[in-house]
Amino acid sequence: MGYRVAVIGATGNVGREMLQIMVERGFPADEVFALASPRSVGREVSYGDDKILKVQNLETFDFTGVDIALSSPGASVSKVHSPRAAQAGCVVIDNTSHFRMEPDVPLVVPEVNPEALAGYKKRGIIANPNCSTIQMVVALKPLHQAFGVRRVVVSTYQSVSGAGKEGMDELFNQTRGIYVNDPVSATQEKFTKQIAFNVIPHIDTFMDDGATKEEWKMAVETAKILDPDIKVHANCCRAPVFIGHAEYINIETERPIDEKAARAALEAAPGVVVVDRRIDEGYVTPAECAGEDAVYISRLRRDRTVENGLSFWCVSDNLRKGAALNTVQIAEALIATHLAR
Ligand code: 11C
Repeated sequence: MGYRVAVIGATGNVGREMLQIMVERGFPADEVFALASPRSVGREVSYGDDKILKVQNLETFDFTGVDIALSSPGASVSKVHSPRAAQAGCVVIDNTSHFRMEPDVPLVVPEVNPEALAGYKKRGIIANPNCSTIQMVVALKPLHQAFGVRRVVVSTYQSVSGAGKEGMDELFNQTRGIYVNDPVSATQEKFTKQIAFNVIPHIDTFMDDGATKEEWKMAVETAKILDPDIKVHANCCRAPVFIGHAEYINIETERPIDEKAARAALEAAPGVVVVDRRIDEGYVTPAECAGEDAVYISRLRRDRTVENGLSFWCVSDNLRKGAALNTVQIAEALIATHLAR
């Protein structure tokens, strides 16, 4: 017997990817409910090539008898409806920022800290990390095991799909508007500055110490998932790319590190693909990782400005491994370890 699964936020960028990935991976669902806000009720979303799901109202949906919810609405919606679903006995895998740092909610990347899954019993909620954190910790885990990562400096180049469909529309419309000299379609609403032909060093709100919340998330989430002793300094930028976050990651380790040993550790790690040749096409860019599942590592280099240092380039599809795929993988791991039938 399969599982009854609800997808919350089913009409959004991530919700649609969740449905697609469930089909691709043969997720053991007997019944799938597509849920969204009242304004989307009645819309239709595809589930595989031959199934259409009618969107139901999240606000009035009764979660009794639903086994698992994959949830990606806004954080304020999750705050209300994830505990409501959990109280009805449904395990919620929540892709918003709302529950991530709560001590009794596990924050999980299956390749990195699967042991944390067991903590779902406390609240019935498992949090999915921020997209820019997920791809980084997948890459850091094998390096931490082999060399002991002490400090990380990361600079991100994050795609507009991280800001939802409106972010993608704004990049498209601005690019077109600037090309055809149409100031109306070139308007700027979602981002704080023009995103077409530009780079914006500002994602999410500013905090008291001058970091943005996105930068803070990368630091505190890495500590929670991987090791509280790892210090992370993040610089997050929005780039005019539709899908795929890129990160230049610089690490300092306790033990001596070199490119060869780092490459071997990364090549053996689950979820990682190393493409690193010093030729024109010997690295992966965001445009090439869109639609793919792996975290791609390129440009491995010793950083000789410190005793034990390494830098590398890391790209991944932020809607897949950074969001929907990781959520589905959590559900698969949960079924295998705790909800098997
Ligand atoms: C971005 N990383 O690229 C953000 C999107 O905490 O789940 C994900 C926000 C979050 O804008």
